[in-house]
This record gives sequence, C-alpha cells and structure tokens, in this order.
Amino acid sequence: MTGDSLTLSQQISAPESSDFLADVIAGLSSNPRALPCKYFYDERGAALFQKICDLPEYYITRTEIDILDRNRADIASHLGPDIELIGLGTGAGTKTRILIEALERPAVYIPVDISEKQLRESTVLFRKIFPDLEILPVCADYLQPVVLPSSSRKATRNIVYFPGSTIGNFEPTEALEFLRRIANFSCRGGGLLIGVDLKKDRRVLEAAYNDSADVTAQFNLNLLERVNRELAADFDLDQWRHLAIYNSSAGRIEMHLISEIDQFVHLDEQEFHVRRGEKIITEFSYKYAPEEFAALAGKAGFEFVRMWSDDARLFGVLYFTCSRDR
Ligand code: AVJ
Repeated sequence: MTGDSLTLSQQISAPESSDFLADVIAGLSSNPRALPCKYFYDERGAALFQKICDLPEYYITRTEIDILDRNRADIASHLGPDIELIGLGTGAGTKTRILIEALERPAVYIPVDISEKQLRESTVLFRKIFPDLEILPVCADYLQPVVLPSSSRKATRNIVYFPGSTIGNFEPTEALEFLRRIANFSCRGGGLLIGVDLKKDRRVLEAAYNDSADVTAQFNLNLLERVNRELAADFDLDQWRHLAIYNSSAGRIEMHLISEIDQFVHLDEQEFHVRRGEKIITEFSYKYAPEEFAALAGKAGFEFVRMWSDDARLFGVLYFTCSRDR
C-alpha cells in the first residue's frame, strides 16, 4: 500500500457541526446541564488529552501501558495468531503498538477513531512499522453503529481492543448496550481486550482529575472554547471553573464546569441563564471493581478469561471471549 491509500476507509459518522449544535443546545437546556464528553476531542482537546496522559497524578495511561508492556507475551498468547484486531478509540496508538508488536502474525488491524488527525498519523506510522499488516482505518464516532470494512485476508478470529478505560464514559446501562454491540464483532470465538479503571481511594481519583498543573482544567474549559469557536457562542471562559469530584455511591468521577457568577450565555439566537454555582456536567468516568465489570460483560455475552493488573491494582486489562453466534 502506498501513501495514496491513506484515504480513510469510511467517514461514516464523524460528528457534523449540525449534530454538535443540536447536542449543545439540548445539553444546555437539560437539568442538570450536561455536554457530551466526546466533544472534548477537537485538535486542541486531543493534544491536551495527550498532555494529561503524561501528568504525574494521572496514573491511568502509564499504568495501562506498563501492564501491557509487562504482560505482552501472555496477552498475545491469549489472543492467538492471525487475528483481526479492531481498535476502538485507539488515538495515537501507543498501546496498540505494544500489543501488535507482541502478536503472532496479526492479519488485519482496523483502528476506529473520532480524531481524524491522530488516525491519519498513526496509520502512516503503523504502515511503516508493520508492513505486513493490513490496516483499514475508519474515522467514525463508534458510539454510533459502525460498519467495518471487510478485509480480503483470512483471520482466525476478531478481537476488539478498547483501551484507556473509555468504557468508563458510559452509564452502566449504556455500557451494557455497547458491550452487546461489540459482542457482535467478536462472536463465534472472538474476544474483547479492554482497559478498565478500577475503584480505589477517592484521593487518588480526585487528584488524577484535578491535577496541579491545571491541564485537566484547560481540557475541560476547551469544550466551552470549542463551542464558542465552532458554534459562535459567547461563553466567558474567565467565569467558569473546572471541578472534578468522585461520586462514590455512583462509582464515578464527575467533571463539572461551575459558573462563577450569575450570567447569560448566547448560542444560536437562544439565551441561557446560568446562576452562580450552577454546573455543567461534562464527563462521567466510571470506575469498576474487577468482578463488577466481569459481571457486566457477562450480561453482554462475554466469558471472562483473565485480568492483568498492576501491583497497586489501580487499573485492569481484562480479556473476555465470546462463543455465541451473532
Ligand atoms: C479518556 C475517558 C479514559 O476518563 O480518565 C481524562 C478522559 N477526562 N481526564 C478518563 C479524561 C479527564 C479519560 N478517558
């Protein structure tokens, strides 16, 4: 394959600005107000998230990479040879690279990501380092139903790889529905390798989302900047404050933007009155106990095989298989 074949296989449902506007209006009109976290990842947001991954307090990324690194051979032997790997939200591809390097003769790799720039860059890089691997990138919002491109190569089984604990962004009922959809890709002997952030001391969790360098605050506020930029709203960024709190009864980190004053925001000829102290919820990040997550995936039709973790049990990489028919 040459550079010309870098056309993304599909452009199915990368979010359009009309969806963005409708979602923001609906979110600002709801009670409590909430904006979908998928809109964090414009170019600046994706770059800020990369910075978050390197923060000392944000243990998630480095712990997951370390778990993969230490257990690569064991993980690869569970996944088996000649597989088709479907990566969901694989971003810059740091983790997937470790995984693919360990795999035995991987046949096909289908990265599905919402960030077009990262998808293009990682595809160029992966084609260089894995010349024998067929790579079929799909730029799409995998929250929507995605039709995967079919490969000419024969793979033994399909394995879905969903790293980063992104599954935590779903409400548990949505997570179940999503896992059921994934099960359709990995049914009949395929599998699911998934990164899950584990329940732990709230101080560790809250520090990870309220970092001392304020990068997470910038990441959160960038959502309002993006709304201003792309939808011509007039959020005054100086009048909003980032706050992340752990809601232990729900088992989730909640990212909020809190209004510092009583203020009005204008968007698309509408006016929103926001009171001082009122919040916009921008993200839920659910944390699971390993058995909790295994039970959830079990309901979706997966059989738990094993979990790889770190000594402090901060993070889990869980492997499931799926034996049922579609
Ligand atoms: C990409 C969803 C895994 O929940 O930890 C990081 C996003 N938000 N800091 C997470 C995020 C604030 C992240 N996920």
